[in-house]
Amino acid sequence: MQAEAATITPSGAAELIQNAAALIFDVDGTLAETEELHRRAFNHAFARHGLDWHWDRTVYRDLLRVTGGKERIRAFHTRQWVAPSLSDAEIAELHRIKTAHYAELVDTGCCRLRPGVADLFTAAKGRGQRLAIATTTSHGNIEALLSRALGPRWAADFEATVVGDDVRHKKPAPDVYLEILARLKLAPPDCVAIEDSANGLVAATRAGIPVLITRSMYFREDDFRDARFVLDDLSELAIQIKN
Ligand code: XBP
Ligand code: MG
Repeated sequence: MQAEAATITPSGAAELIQNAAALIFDVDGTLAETEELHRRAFNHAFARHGLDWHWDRTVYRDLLRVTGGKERIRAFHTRQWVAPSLSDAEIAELHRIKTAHYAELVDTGCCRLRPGVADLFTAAKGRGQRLAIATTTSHGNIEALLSRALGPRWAADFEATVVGDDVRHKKPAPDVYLEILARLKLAPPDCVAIEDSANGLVAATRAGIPVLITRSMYFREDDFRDARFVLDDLSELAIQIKN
């Protein structure tokens, strides 16, 4: 049987990562394949609220063009020909229920970090590189995921964390990345953004930050032409930068 072709990571990708003053990580899809848990949590909230909505993977893939859980619910509601009227307060309550259930799902330990992520963190820290997080999700969701994956003191390794509700406009707007640059007091070319979606690529690119894409379950077919490198995952890269 022919051996599987090894996944070759371009050596330039390792160089880009090693030479950066700071690595800025997206969360959902990049650190872990969380969107299936988010999707289950949304469906749980709809059922709890007595709504006969159910987002299957096909519907969710399309809805993921809309960043932000509350905005995603509103976008789906707007598309319904016949739908109960939902106030912003009701959508916020739906999203609260969803977020609570997402944390319960993450707490089962079923959502591990993607290959190479933990090793990349370790290698970066070993080189004195600064780490940051720029995401559309919430502080609570990051805490649930990373305290489980990296332990209760995970935040000590990240100099800055900016989430969707910390800024006026969510990705693909550049706001979260511009806020991270301001907090780190770094110029865009001195950093690298690690992302998984076209929305994330556009957001970081608009902030002037070079982007390395790690393909994820829901965004594999996105247009990544503006990325410096596109990888299937970070495992090979983590090995290369260790050596
Ligand atoms: C992905 C998102 C988030 C999550 C759901 O964020 O767009 O909306 O899908 O989380 P990232 P919330 O920038 O990390 O890829 O329900 O908390 O929005
Ligand atoms: Mg993402």
